[in-house]
Amino acid sequence: KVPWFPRKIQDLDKCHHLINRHNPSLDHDTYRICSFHYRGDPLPHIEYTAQETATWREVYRKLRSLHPTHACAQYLDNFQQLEEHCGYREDNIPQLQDVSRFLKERTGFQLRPAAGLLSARDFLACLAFRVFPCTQYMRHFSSPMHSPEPDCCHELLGHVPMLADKEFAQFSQDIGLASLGSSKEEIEKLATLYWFTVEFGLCKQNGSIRAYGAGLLSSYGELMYALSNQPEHKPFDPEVTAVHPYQDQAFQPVYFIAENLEDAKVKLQRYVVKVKKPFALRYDPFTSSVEIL
Ligand code: H2B
Ligand code: FE
Repeated sequence: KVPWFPRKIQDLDKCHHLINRHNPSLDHDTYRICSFHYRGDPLPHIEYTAQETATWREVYRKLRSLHPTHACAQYLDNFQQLEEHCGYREDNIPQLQDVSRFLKERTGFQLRPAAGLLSARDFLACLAFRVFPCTQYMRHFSSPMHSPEPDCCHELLGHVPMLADKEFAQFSQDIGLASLGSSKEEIEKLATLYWFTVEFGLCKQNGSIRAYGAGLLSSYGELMYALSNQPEHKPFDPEVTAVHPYQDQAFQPVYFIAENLEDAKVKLQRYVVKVKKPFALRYDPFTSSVEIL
């Protein structure tokens, strides 16, 4: 039996299941922000407090000092655009409305607010429609350089600049499309691929290695570590990467290096056509829906 999956972008209103890892550091007022959002609702404008903005400033400064030497070129270029067009500054937390409008123009991606960590199936289903679920709350001020769950620093400083890149956007959507109607086992593999690429991926660039994964680009400590000679580096190969054990409580013991983003996209496409499903799918960008073939 094929698990239910969204056929059109409106169906994503049903893809909001949260993983409730009990998280004491988020027991303060962060959940004042939007727990439920329907497509078509405007993205909520958030008035961040002075304390939240101070946390943002600290994270922003620290990460920006490392990006020029550690982030891939696509990230750096897009970040500059975000500074010009979307209010990316150390004294301002950008609003999702502005960022979503920008992404829509670049790659067709749009943001939708999420109240926390979504289930892998629901999260990946959103990517199939070029929708990126995004938290809007700020991590606790007591540990500015760490957040146990995604927060707006992770989304805005990690994910958003890469979502403005065409190859990366296609790569993300392809993982999403492969997930629709897939078995639990297959979802687990796709989530692992997502983990080692979109979150913790490295790529080659002009003879050196740079980060394109959001978990790295939004973490000062792990970004330094990932590009040092301490962890193991392996070439990105979807067959190997999809079944590699991963860590969500500590730094990764291994990172996978793509030749470049286009090569990662092509390799992933070759992998996903082999994912066994009793039907074939085609995404129709005119109606934002999937056709069953
Ligand atoms: N939910 C949210 N809100 N943000 C994420 O980055 C995220 C998620 N990542 N759910 C997913 C899980 C990822 O770790 C994979 C697909 O399981
Ligand atoms: Fe993330």
